[in-house]
Amino acid sequence: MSSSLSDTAPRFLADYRPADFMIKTVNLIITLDDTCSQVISELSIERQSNNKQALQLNGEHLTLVSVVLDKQALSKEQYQLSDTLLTIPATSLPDGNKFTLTITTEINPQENTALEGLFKSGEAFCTQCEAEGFRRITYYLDRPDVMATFTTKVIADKTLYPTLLSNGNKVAAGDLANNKHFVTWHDPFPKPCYLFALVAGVFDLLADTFTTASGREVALEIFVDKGNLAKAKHAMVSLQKSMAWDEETFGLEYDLDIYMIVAVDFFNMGAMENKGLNVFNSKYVLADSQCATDTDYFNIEAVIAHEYFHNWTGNRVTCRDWFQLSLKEGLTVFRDQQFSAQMHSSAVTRIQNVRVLRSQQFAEDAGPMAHPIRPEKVVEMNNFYTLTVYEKGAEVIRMLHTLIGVDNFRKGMDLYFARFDGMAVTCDDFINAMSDASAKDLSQFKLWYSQSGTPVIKVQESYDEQTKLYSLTLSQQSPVTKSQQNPQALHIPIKIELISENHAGQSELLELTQTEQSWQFNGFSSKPTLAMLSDFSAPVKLLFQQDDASLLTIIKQANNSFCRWDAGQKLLMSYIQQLTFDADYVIPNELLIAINEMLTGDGDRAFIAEQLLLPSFDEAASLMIEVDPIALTRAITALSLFIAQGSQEELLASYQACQQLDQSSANLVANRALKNVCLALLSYLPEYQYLVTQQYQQATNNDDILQENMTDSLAALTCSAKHNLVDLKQQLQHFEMKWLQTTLVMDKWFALNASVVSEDIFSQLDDLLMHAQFSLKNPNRSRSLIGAFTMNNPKYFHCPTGRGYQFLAEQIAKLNEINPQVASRLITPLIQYKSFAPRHQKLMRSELVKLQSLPKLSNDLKEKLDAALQD
Ligand code: B3K
Ligand code: ZN
Repeated sequence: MSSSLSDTAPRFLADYRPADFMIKTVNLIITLDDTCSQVISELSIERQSNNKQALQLNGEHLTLVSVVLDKQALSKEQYQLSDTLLTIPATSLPDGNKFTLTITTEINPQENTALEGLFKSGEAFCTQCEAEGFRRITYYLDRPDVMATFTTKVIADKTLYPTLLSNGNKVAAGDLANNKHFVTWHDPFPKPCYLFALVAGVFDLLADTFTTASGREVALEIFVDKGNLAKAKHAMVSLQKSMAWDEETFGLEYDLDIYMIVAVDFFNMGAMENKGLNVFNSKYVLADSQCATDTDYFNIEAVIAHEYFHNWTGNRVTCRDWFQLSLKEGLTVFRDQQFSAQMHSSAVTRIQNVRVLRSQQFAEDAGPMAHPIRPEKVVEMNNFYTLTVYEKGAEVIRMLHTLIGVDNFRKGMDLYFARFDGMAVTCDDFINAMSDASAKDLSQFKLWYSQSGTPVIKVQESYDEQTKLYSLTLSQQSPVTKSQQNPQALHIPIKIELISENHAGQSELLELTQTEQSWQFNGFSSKPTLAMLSDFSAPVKLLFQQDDASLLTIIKQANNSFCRWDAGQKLLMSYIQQLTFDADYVIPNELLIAINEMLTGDGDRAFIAEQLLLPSFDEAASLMIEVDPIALTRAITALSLFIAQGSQEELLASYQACQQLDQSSANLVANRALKNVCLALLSYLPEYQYLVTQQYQQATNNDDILQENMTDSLAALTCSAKHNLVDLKQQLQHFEMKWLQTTLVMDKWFALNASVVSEDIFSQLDDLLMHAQFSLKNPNRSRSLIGAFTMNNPKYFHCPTGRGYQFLAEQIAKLNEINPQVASRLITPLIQYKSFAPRHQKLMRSELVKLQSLPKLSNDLKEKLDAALQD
């Protein structure tokens, strides 16, 4: 299941077999060198059965130096070597069941642009082993159900690499000849090799402590590039909050004496939960208000929490095999979402979770790579760190939480840890613990783990004036696909609210378990208004035509904040849809009345900001079929313009009110959110575009540096880029000069440039690719230029000539050889071509066909291209 070298043949969950050998202890001696690092690995191995199997160890991109078995060197005739395996046949192994194998290999970290295994991030060495990167460090049984205790001695030049880190506790350190030094680390907790980590470099250290509920003091250490210490404070506070939250909410304490986080600039994803030594993309560590946005602050706290929570859900109890990835990821995302909801507004946090799910996960679930949260077939494991496994996985855990209740959920977690601490287990093991603890039959619920696609719920209601009986009939259908011919009815918690004159929002939890099911409610003097899916209680699509009047009733009267927001989005979405088909459609004025009421009311500003934010291009697209992307962008623009024109006075008043508020107010973030949504709408009207210039100046070029603020600065620039305003060029130049030395802010600059809605965008993109600070070898840079163009610039990405698709395909072709994981992530919008209108499908498909014939096509891309182009 690993990049580029492995067989392209898929692997199946059904083929899982326990390992024939276990590794009990691992002693590593790693001598670091840019082009030739040496790894000596001493493994104590135990055979698990009496069958005399060969020992097959995974290994890729390694130079084998020697193999020593129980102190006896093996000759080349005594083992076999391929690009991916070191095989020691049974005849070369000792008769006894226990033996020691010492393997020496050499690797080239400098050349490792895939950033898997041991690689260089700038001047520092670091590792990434999940899912199958450890096999790029040494030959090993690289599977999560092989758990061993690791001792790691790191040796390196003392001047270039004063800090040497690995998992666990530091047990020895000292100087060596030739200006070298060493540090030895020991991790007492048995772990799979995907949790191994090593870091070496020059860092500044932010140190603090946390005292656990039982009174143990844990050292907390955050390592950042020199000069960035002040920017690590928010990460430290976030870590301390996370540790306290897990104790309070789940009774889970940290276990080692030290918890380290290292921030690096070259990283394929957000962060990695290696035992006791998290490695983070610097994007999720470094922040100050001058250079990070409110969203950055929020995300840093969430990712720090996520990785910390993995210490129990992932590390102490890990996955038996990679098909079970959602066991740790779905559960840990659910935990970090609950944490964020408690730290901030729970309504806004939930809305933001749902936006991600609807805009991206629904598209994935409807596309060629659709898979159940527990996939059954995998070619390249890195392709399965998906929105489905993570976000839909978290929704599945949330449904469980809804069905059994908070107290039973806690009992289930306690039972799960009591049963499985220190083990590698399955999703079924987790659900069984939940079922046993709550006495709830979850056998049908388990189908969520094996069925893919977003279920569609059809809603039918009727009201009998005579009997005053209100009836609700729900039916469910999961998509039929090639690999899912006969989907079964799922167990779906549906929370509803019935709003009527004589009932103030009656809430009910319905358990939909049949294909079709009905419920009756009595005592309503008139037909109640149905608000479906309170808190978005299930990851489903609704087939339910509600008229504008009902939606407006929900917006005004529902108790559930999610329902109020969602009704507003449905209203906006229905206008977007109408405008897509008919550009002359006249939007009813009731919309403006509702918006003006929100703006002049005294509701929570962050919530109003969410209500005013229109469904994004992706959110809208995921609810439509054969989308005409040009018509859709036009429709969103037309609706924005309508709101801006009709509510300009209220928008301006809110904009000004949010600005005038006392800067020390605790609601700064909410104020900025509302202010910037108002600005985004007002900037559609030329007469208000001066506000953009003004805000940019105040936030980026202020005599009082403390008044400078990246949230406001970026919000202004985003408006400038969207409308290609006259000041844009000069603003972008000013921003570039100001932030040239600040990597993370330059990522924002590249993203802004790629989002400019202008006819010369393609020549600008070419210039950006040539920019002195652009490199496809840095994943953050690739994502900020290529990813931002495809996601934030739908008008030109989908331009009718196909040039946007061609641009993406050209960059993917280059990235294929540099970094297959990043290439494979960025290809997403192209493989989802079937959701677009036929002429766009054709253009997108032709780029995919070209990519399929690339020489040296990585497994990562091949798996996706094959899926996208089949039939
Ligand atoms: N577990 C890692 C993700 C690893 C991705 C490997 N391609 C981060 C996380 O989910 O916390
Ligand atoms: Zn995770």
